[in-house]
Amino acid sequence: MAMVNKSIFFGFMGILGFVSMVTFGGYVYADNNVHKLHTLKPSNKDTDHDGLTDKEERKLGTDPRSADTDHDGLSDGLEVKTLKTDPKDVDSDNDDLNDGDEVVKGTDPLDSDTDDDNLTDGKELKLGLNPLDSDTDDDGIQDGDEDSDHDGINNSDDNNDDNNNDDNDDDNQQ
Ligand SMILES: [Ca+2]
Ligand SMILES: [Ca+2]
Ligand SMILES: [Ca+2]
Ligand SMILES: [Ca+2]
Repeated sequence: MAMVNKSIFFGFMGILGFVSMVTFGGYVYADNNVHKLHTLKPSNKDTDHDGLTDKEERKLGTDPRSADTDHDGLSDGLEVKTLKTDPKDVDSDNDDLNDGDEVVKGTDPLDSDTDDDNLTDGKELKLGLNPLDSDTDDDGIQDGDEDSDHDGINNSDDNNDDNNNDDNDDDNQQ
């Protein structure tokens, strides 16, 4: 009877030891995970390295896994923090010239008519005019008041801005 009790006793201690080891192991494992999470600081994580944290990007609606959400050649961080352009709109001022091209050409990505001559930056480039010079040919007439395609309609009012002469006989009738 005593032997049976001893066996039961040691058997019980063995089970208790095993359970303790699993519990202890589980505790250490959980603690390591907590430490890892603190080290990674998820709120400061910038997965796509564009200068905006994943949290900021979620708030702005930009893609935290794409450094240039609108594919205009400018990173989300540069658009939001420096240029103040829209990181979700390739052409923030709607002048038919995308934000990245404006930065390269030196025009203002937030002003559709950088040189204030009544012609948008995009239209000036289409007509072969300088969007940074209100009077490209220095003849005293502003680019917007010129009639580049000689159709009798000045550039700022001419919606057919293909720079072609639609009035072949110059009688002001197309
Ligand atoms: Ca980012
Ligand atoms: Ca962009
Ligand atoms: Ca633009
Ligand atoms: Ca202009």
